[in-house]
Amino acid sequence: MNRLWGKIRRGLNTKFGFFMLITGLFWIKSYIAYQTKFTLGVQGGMQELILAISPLGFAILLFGIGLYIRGKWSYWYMIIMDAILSVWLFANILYYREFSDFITFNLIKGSGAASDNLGKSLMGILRPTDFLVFVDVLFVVAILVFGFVKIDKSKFKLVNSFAVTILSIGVLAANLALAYSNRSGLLTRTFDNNYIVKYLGLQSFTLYDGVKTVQNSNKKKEAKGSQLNPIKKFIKDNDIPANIEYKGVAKGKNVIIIHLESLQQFVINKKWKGKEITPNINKFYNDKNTLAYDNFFNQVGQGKTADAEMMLENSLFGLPEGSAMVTDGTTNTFQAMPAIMDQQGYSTAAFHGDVSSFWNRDNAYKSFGYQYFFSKQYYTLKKGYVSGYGMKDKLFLQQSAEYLEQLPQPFYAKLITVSNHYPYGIEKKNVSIDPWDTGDSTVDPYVQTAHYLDQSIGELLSYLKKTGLYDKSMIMMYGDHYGISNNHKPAIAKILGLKGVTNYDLAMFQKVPFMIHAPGLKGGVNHNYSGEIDVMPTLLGLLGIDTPGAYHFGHDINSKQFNQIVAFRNGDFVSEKYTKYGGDLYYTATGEQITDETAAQKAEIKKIQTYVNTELGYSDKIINGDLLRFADLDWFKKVNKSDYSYNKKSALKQLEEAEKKSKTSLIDQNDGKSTLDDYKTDAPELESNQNKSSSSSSSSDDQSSSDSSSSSSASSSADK
Ligand code: GP9
Ligand code: MN
Repeated sequence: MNRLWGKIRRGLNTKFGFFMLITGLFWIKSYIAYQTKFTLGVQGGMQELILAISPLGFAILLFGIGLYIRGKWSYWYMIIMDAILSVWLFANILYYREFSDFITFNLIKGSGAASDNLGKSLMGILRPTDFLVFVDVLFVVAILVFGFVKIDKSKFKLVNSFAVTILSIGVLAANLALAYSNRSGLLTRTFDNNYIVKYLGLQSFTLYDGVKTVQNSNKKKEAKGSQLNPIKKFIKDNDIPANIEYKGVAKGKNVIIIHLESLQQFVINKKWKGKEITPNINKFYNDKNTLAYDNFFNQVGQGKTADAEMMLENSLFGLPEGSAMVTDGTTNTFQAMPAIMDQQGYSTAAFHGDVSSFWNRDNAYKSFGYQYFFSKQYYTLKKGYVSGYGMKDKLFLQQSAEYLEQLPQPFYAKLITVSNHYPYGIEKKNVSIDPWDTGDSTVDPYVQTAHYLDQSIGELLSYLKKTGLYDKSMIMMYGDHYGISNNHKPAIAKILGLKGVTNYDLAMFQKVPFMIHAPGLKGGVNHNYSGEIDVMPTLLGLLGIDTPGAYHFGHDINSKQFNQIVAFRNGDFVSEKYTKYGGDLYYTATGEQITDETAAQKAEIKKIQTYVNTELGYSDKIINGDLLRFADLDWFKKVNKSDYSYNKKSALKQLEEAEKKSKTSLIDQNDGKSTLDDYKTDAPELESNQNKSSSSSSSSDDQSSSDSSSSSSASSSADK
């Protein structure tokens, strides 16, 4: 025993030994902090392994630099590095506790989004155990100061230092490879900062964030206001008049947006084994006061939901890579729908049963001007309430009513569902329709989660009717993007009853539902070829809100002169006459392929392509260059991000005050009584959980920020 102890001490008296000690302690400490101070949503053995490895690469790299340094300076360097990394970890722990997110350079630069009085509330959120992150630093200082370990002044061979550096790069590369095998597109698709920390550790995240921030701010530095001129001209040249039949028919009404996760148009009015897949949505779709669009396409890129939101709230496209809400949502200036509605006297709120950091909503929504963002931490979570990316729809919508009834009217409210999300996991107790029988296990349960989503919408609509909100609101529903990706052609063919699937079929498979209901609205089905970029101008038309000079790339679909050109994010398109998809050309009406274009066709197609490329390119210019900061519109007041706080306590207080002041909430109209009893749900979780109560945000067992690929093979990650 004594001999072993002696050996260890002798080892620690060498520079390499000290390096091993400081690296090892930092590694262990970081791992413990990841496990106990953050809710990263680690699932399964592989993710556990990756998390365990993640602090190591950078620790070896950064402390290993000390081995190149001579004498006592080497020790100084390692200790200072340890202290810096620990302070950074400490700061992130505190920030995370308040915001469930990590510190980014954009926040440090003072974009305002971080100014939720963190400084003032710091004392309130500190926990004694937070200081444990400094224990190892104090320990290594102490053993040096008290002479337990002697400083080794001998030179450490350069080749050995180099070997350590190479080792660190090897560990980092292995970490990255493992991360990518479990979650493809980790760094390009930019889902959630939590993901990057979970897979690559805090240091890698900071480095990644730093590189992105520099790249991004360089692009913005070069941008000039004059770049808006050609864009202004393009938008003006393509401007179309509103349809007076529809203009302003929903003026002053509440706006309720229901985001139907991954719902595709082809399930509408369709049966499976004699049962309607979406009976409630069908009823809404076929209502005489519902205006539906059956040639409406999703236009998202990698940012999926986030791209859909970007288009809907801004009439700007997502970026060709990643999610614009993540890369630019914190810092850019927007003239978004919530801010416009706010300036029209509306209250504005987004509701989502996932963690607020996903797709950077916690920051982007402030830039869009949302007064409230009711995310997962606002909801009561009990065991079994969460599945996949957030709360199960029935429970989410039911609990959302609690906030909806408090909002001063008129309000603009967006409810984002999530249960119908890849990989379409649903427990038996929530299933009430058979799975499809294509034999593709990814595709088959889709019909079941879609059916569940529909039931949850049915429950919400009943509540809205019962409380009278239905008649005071313009209710819009839309599917954000495909649920069944193009990787499942045989299954798609079987579901659609086709022999095989062409690129034309795949293009048409990108249709998603879009429908608007308002009392007095002349219903029917509009067949215009249109897409998500057109939603905002269409809604503004119905609300009778003019936005002259606004930088919108979409158009009011109800206009008689609507241009019917739908751009996909990769430059493919659907137009009234031609469809281009995956490099093939078709007649849109018939699906017949065009192989030999005539000169006249070539010219027509070129014109459409030029339009598509121009709108995508200009939209990217606006986002990449943050050009809207130069756009002064006399009817729009710039959003001040620091006006908003999504801190639960302060937001609820603010809501209470707003309600008191306006006296227009549903509760007020119900003589001060809550309407929650009017909300009926058959969610089975409510019965089985009645006695087992726990509270909301801190429940880590239900961490929804989990990624789907963890429960499926890596090859299917393209679905996500
Ligand atoms: C996550 C949810 C899913 O919060 O909106 O996003 P998606 O994977 O569909 O882009
Ligand atoms: Mn989605």
